[in-house]
Amino acid sequence: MDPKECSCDPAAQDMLRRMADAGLTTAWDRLEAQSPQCKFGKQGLCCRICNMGPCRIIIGKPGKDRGVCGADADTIIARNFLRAVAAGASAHSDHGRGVAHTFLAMARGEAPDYGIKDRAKLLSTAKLMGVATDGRDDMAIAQDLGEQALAEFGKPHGTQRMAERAPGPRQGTWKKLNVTPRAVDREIVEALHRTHMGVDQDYLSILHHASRCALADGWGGSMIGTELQDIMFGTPVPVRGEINLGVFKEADVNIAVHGHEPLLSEMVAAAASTPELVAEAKKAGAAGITVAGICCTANELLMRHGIPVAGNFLSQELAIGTGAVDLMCVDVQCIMQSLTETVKAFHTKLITTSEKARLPGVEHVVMDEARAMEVGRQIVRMAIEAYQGRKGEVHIPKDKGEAVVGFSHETINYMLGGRFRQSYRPLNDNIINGRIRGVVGVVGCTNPKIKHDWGHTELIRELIRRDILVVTTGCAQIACGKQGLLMPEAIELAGPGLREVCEAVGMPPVLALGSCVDNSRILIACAEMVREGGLGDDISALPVAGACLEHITEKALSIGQYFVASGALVVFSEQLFPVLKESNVAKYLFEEIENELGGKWAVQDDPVKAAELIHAHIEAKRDALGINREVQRKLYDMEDRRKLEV
Ligand code: BF8
Ligand code: SF4
Repeated sequence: MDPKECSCDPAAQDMLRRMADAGLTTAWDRLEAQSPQCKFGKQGLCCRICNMGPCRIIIGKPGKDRGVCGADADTIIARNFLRAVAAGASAHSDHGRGVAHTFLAMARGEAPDYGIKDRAKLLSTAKLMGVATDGRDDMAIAQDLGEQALAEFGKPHGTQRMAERAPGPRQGTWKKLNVTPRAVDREIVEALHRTHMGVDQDYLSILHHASRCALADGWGGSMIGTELQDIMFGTPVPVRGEINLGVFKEADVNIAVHGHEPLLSEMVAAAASTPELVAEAKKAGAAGITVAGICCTANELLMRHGIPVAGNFLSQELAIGTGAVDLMCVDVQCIMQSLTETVKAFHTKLITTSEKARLPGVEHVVMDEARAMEVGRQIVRMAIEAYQGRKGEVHIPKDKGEAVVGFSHETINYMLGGRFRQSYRPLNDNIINGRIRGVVGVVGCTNPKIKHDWGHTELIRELIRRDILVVTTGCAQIACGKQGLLMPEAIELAGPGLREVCEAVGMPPVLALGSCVDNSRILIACAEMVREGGLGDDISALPVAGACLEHITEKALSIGQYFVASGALVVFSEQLFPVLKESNVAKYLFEEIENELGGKWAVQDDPVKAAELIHAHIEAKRDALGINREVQRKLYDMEDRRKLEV
């Protein structure tokens, strides 16, 4: 295993070498040990939903082409796909529900360490959710909003309120196909019911529910989570930060916060900066306290406070390997169980904090919203204690990238339009005049099957070179940060049109929007672009796309499906997409779904080819909008256009 083949991040390469020398294994080693992996599973052709199975389907082989119950390949692939979308939607939405619970407790005065940081957003979100605001006290509004938000998860009637933010024609398309998302819980429960043995066995019907369920995530659970977090913790505005393992400091007490929910990490970060605890750390012999994030909780903290990011998903074991992490606290999602083994070789204290996510043999410190700051302080003190037991060599790679992050939908509005005329007009105008060809969301995970960070960053380089503005979230955002792509200086890599716009506005060509639940910000940005005018009347008319070439989680599939169902092209890696290419399910997801919902999936392993494919799609949308006429003559000759026809 050559570290250079595993990752394009020099810090990760360095740590992989050191960990191998120390006899410590990582996800890359375990992938090798698991190889070759089951082809049936990779293509969605394995069913173990009932106890007559597991059944594995071989298409075209009589007798082997159906499961014991008679289910065919399309039913099984579609069921697996829907189950994955439902699990992904449940993860984002349960996060959103947790935020809503704390929000309501805050409004009732039962969570005194939380408050309202963005009053304007409280009022605008209340309005959206049908909560009266005139002449009312903030906390009274917040109570009603909290109740209303919680109701969105389980209400017996009606559809998601947030989905009403989509353009009118989009809502009409959903209504016509009967996929407008109802209560979040209902869509997820129904997904499990439909895919139980012997229920929904029409792949199209199953896939329609995949759209409904994913939309309940994007325009429901995730969006509620993002909006309420912004109200409580502040809507992100551009802030500078540092990203990669080099953010740890040998002389400091180092705390890694890993997972997804800012409810706890906000408190740990706040506690770590109190003079009282800094003094305790100094008394223990440290120079200070460093808090650094891993995975999406990192994005949340970086976006709101400039707190450094240690790495993305594949960096979690490597962070422990530095020997510099005194305490790692984890909450939910994307946490490797192997951490419990890795910490054994170091002094690192590992703790779990969510009732929903324990690790065997790991101390659990319960996150209680009623005394959140106290829990935060307790965790920092545990880190100081662990620091005193530090043993062995500390090796912190020097590498770290600088980044400017925090481009919420509101910030983009403000940056582009200015203080007195906040609007998307300049973005739309620059798309119409062709300086910016379109906008692409590059999002999602890092998977050891793909060279770490490479899929995202190669794709992004190729897109900005083609004058396509990129917005990013999740582990892809962290990958960009390590390589300097989130800095204004990255305009050097952009095409002339995009560079001109970025220079004028003072923004990087790759805008960091936050964590994976914050993909809902991209939906809002798309809706705003439509509302601003000149680019058609629906998201499906926009020259936009989404991409994730390193996906691992079910959450990523839910995100992909809600972008497709919202009208966008979404490109994933071919080798990672769990659908047999020769199936009717693939034909629907890659082609036919476009006739129903205006978006579609595509697969491509090669980042440059993926960029070509996306660019061709964007130019086709521009042609359809009639905004390509003059610019074609200026920027594209026939040779260029032929190359784009993929
Ligand atoms: O929610 S990008 S590996 S960390 S799933 Fe996980 Fe994927 Fe990273 Fe954040 Ni999102
Ligand atoms: Fe096999 Fe059908 Fe049971 Fe799936 S549901 S395991 S295909 S018998």
